This record gives sequence, C-alpha cells and structure tokens, in this order.
Amino acid sequence: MSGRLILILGDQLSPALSSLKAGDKAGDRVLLAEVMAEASYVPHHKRKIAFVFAAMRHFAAELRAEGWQVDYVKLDDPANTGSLAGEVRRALARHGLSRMVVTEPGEWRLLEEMRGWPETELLGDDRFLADRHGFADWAEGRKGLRMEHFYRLMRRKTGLLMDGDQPADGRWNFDAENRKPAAADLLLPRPPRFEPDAITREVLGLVVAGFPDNFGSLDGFAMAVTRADAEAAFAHFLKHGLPQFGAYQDAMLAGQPFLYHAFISPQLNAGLLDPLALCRAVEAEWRAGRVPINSAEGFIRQIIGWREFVRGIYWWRMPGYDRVNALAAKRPLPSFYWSADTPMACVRACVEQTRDHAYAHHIQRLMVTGNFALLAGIDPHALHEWYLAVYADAYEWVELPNTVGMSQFADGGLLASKPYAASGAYIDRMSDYCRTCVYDVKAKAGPKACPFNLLYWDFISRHRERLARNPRMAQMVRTWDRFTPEKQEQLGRDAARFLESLA
Ligand code: FAD
Ligand code: DLZ
Ligand code: SF4
Repeated sequence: MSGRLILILGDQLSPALSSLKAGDKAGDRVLLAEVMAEASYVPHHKRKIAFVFAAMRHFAAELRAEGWQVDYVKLDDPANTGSLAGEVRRALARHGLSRMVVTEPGEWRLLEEMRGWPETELLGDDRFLADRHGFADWAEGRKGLRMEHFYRLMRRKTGLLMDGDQPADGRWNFDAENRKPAAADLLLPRPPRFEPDAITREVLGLVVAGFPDNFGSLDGFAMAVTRADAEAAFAHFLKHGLPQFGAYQDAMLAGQPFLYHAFISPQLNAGLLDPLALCRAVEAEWRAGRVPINSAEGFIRQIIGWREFVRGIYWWRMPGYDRVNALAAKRPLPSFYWSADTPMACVRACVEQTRDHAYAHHIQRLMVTGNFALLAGIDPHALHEWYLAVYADAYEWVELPNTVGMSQFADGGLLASKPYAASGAYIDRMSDYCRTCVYDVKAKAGPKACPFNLLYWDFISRHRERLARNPRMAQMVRTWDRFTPEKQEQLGRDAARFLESLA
C-alpha cells in the first residue's frame, strides 16, 4: 500500500500532532508549505509572518532529524502555487500519492476548504483539553454560559490544583488578587532573547523583501522559534515572572510591554509548547512553595479556563460568529490603530508596542484598544481583522471570541456577562499612562476631558435599554438617568464632537 501525504500547518508544529501520531515514517511524506494565501488573508504583522515561517522551517528540520521524509516549500520557490490546495496537489503528483491526512486546522475557513479536498482524511486536534464537539454538547441548551463553570470542570478533569475533589488552598478562583497596579520602579524581568540563527535570518530577509508594506517592525527580532527555545523562555518565566504574575496580571506601565507576563502565546498557539505541561510545571512551583497561589491559579485559569473556553465557543458558533454585531456598531476602524498617531497616551502606547513586538498583554487588548473600540462603536468585524493581523499569537479560534465576544459584546453576552466598558478612571488606576497624556483623566466634560470618560457615558446612553436589563450594568444606567438633562446634553455633544474628529 502506498503512503500518504501528511500536511502540517504553520500552527501545528507539535511532534505529538494527531496526523504525525497516525503516520508512518517509512511510507508517508510530510509537507509544510509557506503560501501567500495564508500569509495574506489578513495583512499580518511582519513579526507574525517571520515567527511562523521561522518556526515552520526549524520544525521541518527537527522532523527530518527524527527520520521523517519532509517536503518544505518556501514562499519564494518559483514553483510555489501560492495556496495550500495547490501545494498539496503538487506534492501528491511529485510522489505519486493519492491520499492525504491532516489534523483539523484552527480556523473554520480552512476546515471548510479542506472538507472539499479529494481523498483527504481530517483528524481531530487533540492538543486541547476539551474536545470541540464535547464542548458544544456541554454548552448546548445551558441557560447561562459562564467560563467559571467550564473552568471547574477542567480543574476536575485534569486534577490541576485539586486536593481530592476540593480546590487547592480552599478556593477555585483568586481573580480578586490579580489586580494590583504596578509602580514604575518595580524590578521587572526581561524576556530572554533568542538571537536569530541562519535559518531565521533568511526568513527575516524574505519578510523584509516580500512584505515591505505590512504593519510592524522586525527590529531586534529575538523570538523563540524552536521547541527548545520556547521551553527555555517558559522556564525563565517560571523563575522570574510567575511569582509576581498573579498580583500584577492586570497592571500596565508605559515602556514596559511584558511586565510579569509569560509572553509565550505565539509559541503555545503554534504548537511548540504543550498547555497541560505548562500548567503542571506552574502547579509544581506552587506546591514547592516558590510562587503564591494567586499566581499559579491565575495562570492555570487562563490556559485551561479561558483559552479552552474561547476555543469551544468559536467552534460551537462558527460559521456566523465572525459576523455578530449585537450593538450594531458601524464606525470604521480609526487610522491610529495602524499609525499610533493619537494624543491618547494609553492607546498610543499600546499601538506602538503592538507595532514593535506584535504583542500586547491581555488588559491592554481588552481595556485600552478593545475598550476604546467598544465605547466608540467601531465595527467589530473591522476590529477583529485588526487583532487577527497584528498579534503574533493570533489565530481565529482564539482571537475572534476574545474580540467579538469578550471585548466587544458583539455576541450579545454569550461569552461575557457584561460589556468590558470602562471610563478613564480604570486606566488611570491600573497604569501610569494618564500622567503624560494631553487629556485630563479627571475631567468629565469639555475639550480636555479624557475621551474614555466622554465615550463611556455616550455608550451607556446609546445602549440604555439593553444595559438596564443587565444586572451588572443597571447601576451605571441609573447614574446616567440621574444626570440633569443639561449634563446629559453636554456629554452627548462632547462625545459627538470627539467621534466626528475620528473621521
Ligand atoms: P499571559 O498573561 O502570561 O497568560 C498566559 C497564557 O494564558 C497566555 O499565553 C495565553 O495562552 C493564555 N491566555 C490568557 N488569557 C487568555 C484569553 N483571554 N484567551 C485565550 N488564552 C488566554 N490570545 C491569543 O493567544 N491569541 C489571540 O489572538 C488573542 N487575541 C485577543 C484579542 C483580544 C481583544 C483580547 C482581549 C485578548 C486576546 N487574547 C489572545 C488573550 C490574551 O490577550 C493573550 O493570550 C495574552 O495577552 C498572551 O500574552 P502572554 O503569553 O504574555 O499571556
Ligand atoms: C499564520 C500563517 C502564515 C502567516 N503563513 C502560513 C503558511 O504559509 N503556511 C501554513 O501552513 N500556515 C501559515 N500560517 C498559519 C495558518 O494560517 C493556520 O494554520 C491557519 O490559520 C489555521 O489556524
Ligand atoms: Fe488614556 Fe484618558 Fe488616561 Fe489619556 S487621560 S491616557 S486618554 S485614559
């Protein structure tokens, strides 16, 4: 019996991938292909393309060293057809094969395409804790879909931070102890640098030449692009970041993009790291008394809770979830999401940092760029395409629910129980951005007023009916209702003036 072609995608770089586990080194051929279709379906950040290609090339070399027969098609190969389907066709013909096997991709558009490919066997992606069909069964028919319920199931399933059937240290969730603001003089760890080797340098050259107009900078590129380096980066985080991760998880500081965050999502989502292994290592740090429970639980919750939960929602609600727009938001994405050219110091810092590192941490994404878009009524689809393009960790299964569900409330509350809408006071409490801003975070009206303050009340008034029905927002609606008509009018006028200036 002739062998099969095993196609491996740019975010499937795991030796334990289901298609490799089902494969036969002697008879099967592995294919990895850099193709323009994947490199351009959104205008990806230069760093994201460089990271994916460099990681793919290193993974191909590792597979060869392990005895696999690997075909690797580079983007600038003159024979490259530009699409995965084209490269699969060429490889099948090259080797006289007729059958193909692939682990299910992380994006619905590609799964739909592959379902139409002849002689293609699709295998489940078992690199996640929750099977996507199992999640849909769990979610279907439930009245309120809350991450916390799902998270407790995952704790029980994995035994992570469990003492028998009870949560370790007596509580399931230490979220309330994850909210300390950071002081500018904190001693912060620096993420380790992995200087580009010859393979990565070639990729960097290719990206410079091939994607000159894409957003972002490649300067100082030093990302981990191999499993060994990703593991070293994580070991560094365990020692230097994790102890303070919990306390400062929500903090933001100008000029400090990483604080105590792990900065491992690009490697994790590409398959270089195993989520359960990371969580076991974090738990071991806590059990050894080296890190506090709010750090260990906070980290584990993000991985086995949020990461799995958003994936479950994505596959359960696709197709269609990419078009939800419960708040009927239509405003085009302001150009400063690309240029960083805005007087708002917080937004400027987050966009600049995104441009320089293809990274922003969760609260920057949620409470600065996301919150601004929510308050200003930016079209969620345009925003989704921005997040998908600009972060090195962005694949639709994880980015879309975070953007349209968590950050924009565009699914009407399926994922989040209330909109993550906040005035400037939240940003002021959690960061030092306001100190250098031309706007006054304490001013509620007038030309100097922080735009987040103006837009916050405009948002409450625009969505008054819906928010009044939400127990977690009703108090803010009552506050709005108590404002005098004159004050309401002035806030409305100031917000309208600001929104006009965006155009
Ligand atoms: P840490 O803060 O150190 O957290 C550790 C790990 O937990 C992360 O590496 C990540 O794998 C996981 N995690 C934390 N929060 C989430 C979450 N909400 N959803 C899923 N995983 C989570 N994350 C992505 O991986 N890809 C995306 O495209 C993405 N888009 C986002 C868009 C928006 C609007 C928002 C609000 C959040 C998004 N997130 C996304 C979640 C989160 O911002 C990133 O996972 C996190 O910033 C990655 O940085 P880190 O590795 O330093 O994470
Ligand atoms: C993100 C990305 C990029 C930029 N380029 C490629 C590529 O050339 N070849 C490939 O196989 N995968 C690439 N990827 C990752 C895919 O877009 C990803 O596998 C799908 O979006 C499914 O998650
Ligand atoms: Fe952002 Fe407002 Fe603070 Fe300026 S004053 S940094 S716009 S929150």
